[in-house]
Amino acid sequence: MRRLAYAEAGPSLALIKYWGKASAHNNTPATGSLAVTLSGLTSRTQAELADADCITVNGQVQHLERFTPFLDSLRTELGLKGACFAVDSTNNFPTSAGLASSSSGFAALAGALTLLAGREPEPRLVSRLARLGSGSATRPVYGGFTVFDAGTEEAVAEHDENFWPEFRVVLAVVREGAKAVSSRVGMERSRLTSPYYAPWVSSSVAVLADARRALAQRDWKVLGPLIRQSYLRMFSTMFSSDPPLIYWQPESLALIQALESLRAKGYQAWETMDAGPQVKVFCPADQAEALVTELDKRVPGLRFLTAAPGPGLRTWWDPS
Ligand code: 2P0
Repeated sequence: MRRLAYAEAGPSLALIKYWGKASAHNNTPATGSLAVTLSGLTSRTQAELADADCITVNGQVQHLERFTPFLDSLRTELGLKGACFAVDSTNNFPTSAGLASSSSGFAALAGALTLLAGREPEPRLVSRLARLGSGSATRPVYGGFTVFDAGTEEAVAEHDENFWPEFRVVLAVVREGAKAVSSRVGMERSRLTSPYYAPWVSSSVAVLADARRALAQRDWKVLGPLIRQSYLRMFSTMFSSDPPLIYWQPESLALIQALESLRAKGYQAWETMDAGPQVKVFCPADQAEALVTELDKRVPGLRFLTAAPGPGLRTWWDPS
């Protein structure tokens, strides 16, 4: 009988950033991150046993190099030596474009394969397994706000998705389509070549600790500047890598400058960026709609999505 295991996860967007590895072999981070799992955006993955590995994402068959080391690790960890998997994953948002699709994708894949192996997909196990695919995938196993600390092997839940009901993220999609340099390659380049990498790593400890405290107080005035500090320091290691990593587009900078002027008018709207041109803005729910109107006026022609803190990983068997 055909047995299909399903898993669904939302992307994990970091307020405080992971960029660089403590151990490339073990995929542990050099910098601790604080992130929110988003509602509404999802990676849904189905997996079944098969004669050979085959992975499709959004209907497109994938090259297996990116996945085979991960699948091999899971075969070992889950006691499935010799098994192969047919995996089909669908994202309802742009893939590999700096909207954290690898976080939700690998979290969902680790969840589906854990279920397929007949194991209880309990969050600590799935978070550890998801790390072997992508560091950021440790986080959306949990809903709400999560921390993946430096040098650790799994994320922890910080506050669930109901902790801050007025918290929103406005995502400005500057460019659709995959990025030129993957995060994995980019962060290793920064580690090896940026003179600012070591201070980035050492200074991130205090930024993370301060941000956790500010989040616990739901204090925009303290949290906002820390969010900004984290992504701009991360980007200084990217810009100063050799060759440089320039993920920004003109609209990215236009949005950053628009937000600076909107904050001067009273908006609590604090942007972040990842390894791509998209700009993501954290703000209170009652400012989100007006913020989109203002940003659209200043930087026209972009697609905006709005999300709230969402649930962690869900897994289930095909009901048929
Ligand atoms: C983050 N990013 O904290 C940071 C900010 C991008 C910029 O985690 O090598 O796909 O697979 O562990 O998790 C993206 O990197 O990298 C990421 P790997 P990952 O969200």
